[in-house]
Amino acid sequence: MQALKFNCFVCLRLSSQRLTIPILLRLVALALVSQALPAAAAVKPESGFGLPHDVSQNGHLIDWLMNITHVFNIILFVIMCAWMAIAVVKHNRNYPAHYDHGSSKHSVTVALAISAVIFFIVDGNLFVNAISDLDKEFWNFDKVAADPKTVRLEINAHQWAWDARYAGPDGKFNTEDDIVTWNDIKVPLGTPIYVQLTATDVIHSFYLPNLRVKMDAVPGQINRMWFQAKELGEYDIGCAQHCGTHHYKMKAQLTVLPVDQYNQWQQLMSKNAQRGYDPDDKTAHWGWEWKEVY
Ligand SMILES: [Cu+2]
Repeated sequence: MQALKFNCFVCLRLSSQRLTIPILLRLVALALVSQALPAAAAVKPESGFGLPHDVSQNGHLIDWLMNITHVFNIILFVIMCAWMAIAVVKHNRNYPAHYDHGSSKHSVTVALAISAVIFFIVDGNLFVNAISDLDKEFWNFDKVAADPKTVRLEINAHQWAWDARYAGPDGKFNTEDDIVTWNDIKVPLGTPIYVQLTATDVIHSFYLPNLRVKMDAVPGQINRMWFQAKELGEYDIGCAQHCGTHHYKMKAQLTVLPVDQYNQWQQLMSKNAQRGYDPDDKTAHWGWEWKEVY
């Protein structure tokens, strides 16, 4: 019988005995490249490999889920490679072919059992832990709202910048002591920051890679998110939703300040805001009454 020959896009030639090891090597290389490409497209970390430096109180929860998923992927990849290697070595040209439709009761049972084990262990772990993290932390807005230290922030996304509004000393939005900044958000260290956000034109997405949070800013809708920084410094704010020609310009800065410095900055900015307040400038009053109920 003639050897089976098959040419694919990487010019692999699958003949019965030759090139079995190169095929495995190419599969390994392909897997490594497929892992490396998304990493290259991600926000550039400050140094070394991996995700951007985590400065969030809850960032480790996200990182753990991503890391454990990689571990599962690697384990499954190694099992598949070993399985293929055994098949390639064992089923050489001296091995008579046995044709099997795979529809026997035994085959179906084995396939279903393996699929179920992978599904419940890998996806089940992700599902249970993700729901738990969302419930206890990321979507636990009651805890954040009840904390007297919480800083509330309104964000208005538009092509192509981020406007941020702080309530000022009176604690109310859209009043004359509001602090309004442009592409520059300052927050105090170790303090929950409760964000409500919207957009005036198209859908944007407020993304803080170092804080491991991201939320869509949607016209006609007020979404919310919260985060808490555990390290001082300056960090990127990006738009994670392609929003038009100058989407790439929606890069802003988050500065985490010591609490006393933040308070000083807030007092100064609020005084300046009151000096420059113009009740007739309607475009400047884009804030909304803080949404308490969702
Ligand atoms: Cu955008």
